[in-house]
Amino acid sequence: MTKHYDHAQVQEFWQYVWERDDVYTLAENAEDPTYVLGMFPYTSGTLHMGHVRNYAITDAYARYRRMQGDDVLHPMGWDAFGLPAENAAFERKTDPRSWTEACIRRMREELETMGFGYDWSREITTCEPDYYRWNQWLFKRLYEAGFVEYEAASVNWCPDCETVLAEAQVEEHEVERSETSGRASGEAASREHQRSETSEIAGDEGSSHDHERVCWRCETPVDRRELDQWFFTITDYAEELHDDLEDLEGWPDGVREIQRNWIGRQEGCRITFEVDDYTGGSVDVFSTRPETVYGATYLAVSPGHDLARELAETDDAVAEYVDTVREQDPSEVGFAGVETDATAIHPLTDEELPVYVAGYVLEDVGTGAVMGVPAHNERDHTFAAEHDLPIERVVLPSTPDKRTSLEDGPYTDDGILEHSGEYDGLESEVVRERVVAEHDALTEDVTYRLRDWLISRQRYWGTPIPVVHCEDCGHVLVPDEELPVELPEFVRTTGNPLEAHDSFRKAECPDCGGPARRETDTMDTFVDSSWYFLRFLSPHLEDAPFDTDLADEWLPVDVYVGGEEHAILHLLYTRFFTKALADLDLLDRREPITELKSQGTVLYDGEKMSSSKGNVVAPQEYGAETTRLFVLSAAHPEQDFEWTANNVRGAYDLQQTLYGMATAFVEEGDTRVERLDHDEYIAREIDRTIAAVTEEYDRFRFHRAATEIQELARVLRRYREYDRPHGEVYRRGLLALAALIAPMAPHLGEECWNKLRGDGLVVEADWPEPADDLEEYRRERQLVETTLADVRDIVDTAAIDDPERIELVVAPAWKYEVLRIAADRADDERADGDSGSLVDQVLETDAVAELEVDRETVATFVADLAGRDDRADFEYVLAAADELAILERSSWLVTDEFDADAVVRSAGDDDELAGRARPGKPAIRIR
Ligand code: ANZ
Ligand code: ZN
Repeated sequence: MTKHYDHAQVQEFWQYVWERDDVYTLAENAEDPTYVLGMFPYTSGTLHMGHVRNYAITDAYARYRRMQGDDVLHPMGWDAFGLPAENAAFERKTDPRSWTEACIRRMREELETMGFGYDWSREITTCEPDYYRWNQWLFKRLYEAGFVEYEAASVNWCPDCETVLAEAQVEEHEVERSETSGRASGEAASREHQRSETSEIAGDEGSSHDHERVCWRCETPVDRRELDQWFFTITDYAEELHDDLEDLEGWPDGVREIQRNWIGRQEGCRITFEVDDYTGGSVDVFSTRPETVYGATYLAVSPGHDLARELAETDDAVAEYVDTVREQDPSEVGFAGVETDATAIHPLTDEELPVYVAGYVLEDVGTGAVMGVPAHNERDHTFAAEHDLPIERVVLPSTPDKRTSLEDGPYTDDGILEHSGEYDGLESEVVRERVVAEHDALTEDVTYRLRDWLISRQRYWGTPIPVVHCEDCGHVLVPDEELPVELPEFVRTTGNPLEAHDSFRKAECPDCGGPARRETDTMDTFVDSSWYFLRFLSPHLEDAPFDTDLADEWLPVDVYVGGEEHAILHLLYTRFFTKALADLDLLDRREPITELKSQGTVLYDGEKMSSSKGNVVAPQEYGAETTRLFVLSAAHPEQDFEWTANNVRGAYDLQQTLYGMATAFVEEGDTRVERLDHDEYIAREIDRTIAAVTEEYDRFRFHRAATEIQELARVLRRYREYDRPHGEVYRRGLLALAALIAPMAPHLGEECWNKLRGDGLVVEADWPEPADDLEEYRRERQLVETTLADVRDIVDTAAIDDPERIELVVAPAWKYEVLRIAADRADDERADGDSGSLVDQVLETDAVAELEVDRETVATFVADLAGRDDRADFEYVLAAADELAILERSSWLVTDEFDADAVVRSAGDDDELAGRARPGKPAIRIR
């Protein structure tokens, strides 16, 4: 029989047993299960190391909680819609459904090979009609509640993917520019704001870089298109999404910060400018710097502003400009603009200001209009320079050295006001508040950078939007009874295959029965993943997307683990959905996730391991167990780590060690019944390890749990080599190892558990409990370690080749008493108690008096104490009897290490060693 652990065979066997015994299915009557969830995978075809790390983390935690006695909900499903399937289908001459189904089969098999413990009875697949019908149903509920808008919008269009993209799906890339410099566009400038806190772009003012906006998926530069689009009005929740971040204490700060920046809350004010001959009467601008209002020299509105539209009707130049901007990519807009015939009235000075339509003013930021303050704002300064507008300084730098000419650029900091009427000579901060309070034309206001969520996609492989367009009735929602609107068969065509399906496109209006056109846009796949965690609660429910009672009981998700790249898209949408569903009375929670863990990246040669870089290690290459154990023991889940064969070896060796120990125990037996001192030491080590590992699992520090386990294995091995081990003590240690490693390496745990005749399956076993109160353990261990170190020191310095007998002598009882008194005094006064009075106090103590120690001895000891700087530790000194017991049970370590007899005893009355021994520091004599 071999002691080698044959992982393939072992894995298969236990996977079979787990399935046979149905160990991962959530109990029928579970009241409030611990919900552990990993972000479900996109069905790309194969499992990569990022997935494995993600799911190894949730699996370990889920298993740990299960052993702790929790009902655990740990489900798995498939994020199965999306463009790549369509592209793959195109390339491989198949259809997205067949392709996706094949991917799912393969990936599920891979997950099973890894031995992850999912409740597969809850598997969900978003491209199945029984899932996506609920997307449609929810779309309708959101629509009815006013959270859906259909409007013409100038949107991001990826020419390669042939679809629109949400704002969050457009990435900004830096491109070198040869001749132009500092030609920042309005859009780039506004995004600069969004990111300024992460300082990706901030600070490269005037460099020869420009920003290109590209598709997040294929990196093709995006265009602008004007299209009728569907939006979820996530901006309705901007304030709540922002404010609630504060309370998400279980979320990483980094993720919260990214969301905060993305939502982009800005405090400022609204300022009203009367505009002559405008049917709207006046234009509101949003400003964060109301104190600069006296420096406003023009008013500018975005090309989409009502005023611009109105002027365009009569003014050809305006009309032409508005049209050009509409077709331009935001990065091309720059600081062009047209002056209009309109005139605005400055609300405080009554001065007449020119009105411009300018592309750098963004339609959906603030009010879509600005007051131009060229002296103190970068963009306004550039615009004014280009259009020869006056630059009026109203803030003077408070220190003269900052005073530069306005030709050189705006002064954007705070300072002292000038040319500002009654506010002259006051500081910016003061005026900022006062001017708003003192003038009706200015009112406090908060705006958010967040935009509505554009959810329509001109692609096939997604949830059809349940709408028909009727010539007479406009857009009409498909009645609930007719859901799902099923995807017709795929046809190979350029553009959207749904457009090519006459039978799909032609519909009857549900309201009037007249001819209608079915909506051919499908939903962004992020809609699918915004609520899938709810579907897992009741995956087969047929009359609702989820069971609201269960949701009330089981939510929020206790622990959610996934990649950090989802900080804004998925994780923000999920929060939005939860809040909207709460307002639809479908949920009683307003946040979906309690603990969020962003897992770090697996690196290979310093680079992210990814198929596009060609540096992948296939998860199965080293066997499930080694891979799982390695990804968990390599680093804290939130840290990146480097994949190296050498480190993988460590994980492999640990398995062999544990397996070898269990096997040898069973096969060789040879244990002892009589219980000795050093068995107590081992028993205590086992308890300590259980306590430590438990704490590490609780804190998600699997790597430290692995180290503790390894350490116990080492001690147990030494114990066994030292002497025949005590049968029960040793077996308890080995069983503990099997149980403690089981969440991370379940096959190995099961195999060892089984060899040791543990009760039932380890996956269903109770988590081991430490037997003792471990409060004092740390002090205890420290005593053992420092004593061993002292012995080593003496052996070394005295160059004792072959010690025969090592004597450890515990200090006399009165010294412990002195320490206790000294500690009390240090506590009471914290003042410099002179040693004389300490001696008196000690001698007056009854306990000491009884011992009949002479005054001089005490005085010497006390004087010695006074010179030490670790007096604060005195109160932690163990009792004399405890110290004796600890040294007795650990003396085998001395014997083992130095191959000498170890003798532990208390100091006798006329013991020459008694003088040297101190509490916590036994005297040592070596012969
Ligand atoms: C007047 C002003 C004076 C402003 C000043 C700034 C400095 P930041 O500053 O980037 O955080 N703004 C408002 N709505 C806008 C829109 N739709 N498109 C483009 N710009 C817009 O953003 C706040 C400032 O952005 C606002 O404060 C406004 O310019 C501009 F010395 O108002 B400010
Ligand atoms: Zn109709």
